[in-house]
Amino acid sequence: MPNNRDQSKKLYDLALQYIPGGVNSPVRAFKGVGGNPLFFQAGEGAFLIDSDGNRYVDYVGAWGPLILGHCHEKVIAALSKQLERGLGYGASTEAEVEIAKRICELVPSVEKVRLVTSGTEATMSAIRLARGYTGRDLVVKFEGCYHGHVDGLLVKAGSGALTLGEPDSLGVPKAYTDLTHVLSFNDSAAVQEFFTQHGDDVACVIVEPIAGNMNCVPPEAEFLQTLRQVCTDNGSVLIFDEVMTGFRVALGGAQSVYGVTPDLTTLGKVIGGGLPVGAFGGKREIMDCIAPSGAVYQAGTLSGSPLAVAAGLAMLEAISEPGFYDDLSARTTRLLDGLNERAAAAGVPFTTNQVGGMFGCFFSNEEHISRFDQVMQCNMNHFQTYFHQMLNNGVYLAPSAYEAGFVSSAHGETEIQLTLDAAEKAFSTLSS
Ligand code: HOZ
Repeated sequence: MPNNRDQSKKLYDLALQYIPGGVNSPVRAFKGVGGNPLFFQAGEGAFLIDSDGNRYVDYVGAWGPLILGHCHEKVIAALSKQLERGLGYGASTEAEVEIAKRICELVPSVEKVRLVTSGTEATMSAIRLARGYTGRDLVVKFEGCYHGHVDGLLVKAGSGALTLGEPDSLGVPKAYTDLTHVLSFNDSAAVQEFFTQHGDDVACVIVEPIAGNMNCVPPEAEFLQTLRQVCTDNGSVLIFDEVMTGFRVALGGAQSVYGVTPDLTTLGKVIGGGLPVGAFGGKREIMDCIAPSGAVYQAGTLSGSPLAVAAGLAMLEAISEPGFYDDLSARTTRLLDGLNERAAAAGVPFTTNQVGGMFGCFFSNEEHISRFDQVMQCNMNHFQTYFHQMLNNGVYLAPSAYEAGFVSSAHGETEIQLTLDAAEKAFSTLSS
């Protein structure tokens, strides 16, 4: 049972002296749950091990990429092989062509793809491309969706921005955010109304097809189809931000689950096997506007990093095994069924969302959560208590009520049972 966290505390105190807020990304700071952040020294399958040696079943999975768990043997072997050949060349490689081809085969809407180094870079570049292609400036996004820390997209953003209560950021010129129009996720009528008035000005609509930065909120029937229709009718580019959902909810991403084809897709996380990577791709006609074939400039010293590509290729091979996603989905369902049963038994208002190996837990009386305002009405005190109870009983959840959870293929029966036992204790605290 984890209890001694002295080393994490010491490291946090030291980090506060040298790193702003003591962390290299805000959501890690435990501001949404209180207390001090944990510092980790290792990952092993479904487990994370903190600097004091405590073990936790990990449902963060490095915020999504670790779909095979920590240190999967195939990923480690591919990395070891590449380490002997060099860390980076700043030039083209055979492996980057191989991964580009594989991505295009697995996600048919992607006819050409460019590799970058982070999800933020992918969305930033996709927006620039959409503007260059259409010759228009206006971008439509959705409240609670987060597309990295791109200036013009830090408007009513989710993830760490929402956790800190700062969904808009200082330092972003008003001239940028004036070009971003925010609508409500899952509100098809508002989308249609906006396009009736301003459709001719819209360069692109960018959306997380399954919102994963305001907890986990799947699209309602027709929402994504509506986005597709208005973009087609108005000559706007539809961008699916699948940095989180790509290769996570299905081999073909959320677009294959819902049968809606975007013009551009942004990717990241899983395609780098846990190393820094991002990608954006889509229709050949649009992608050919990127330099050097076109006049929309985009570049990167580390783009197509041989290490990230090696890890990504190994990952894509492992997750392409027949039955991989059915199995992952079944494990996730088993976890959520168990959580729902235990919450109900303890009389705690609680509900869950799931798409494949991605899930959300909500302390709410509502049966189904599909809107941002419902997420915001959830019982935050319950979440905070639950988070710390789970931590004390060996389960590491995202330290924010606005993040999705992730199950990996390393989460077996033992890990799920350990989680359910911890949850039973946590729910009993909430009901007393
Ligand atoms: N929701 C974020 C990833 N999409 C969490 C990671 C971070 O901001 O550090």
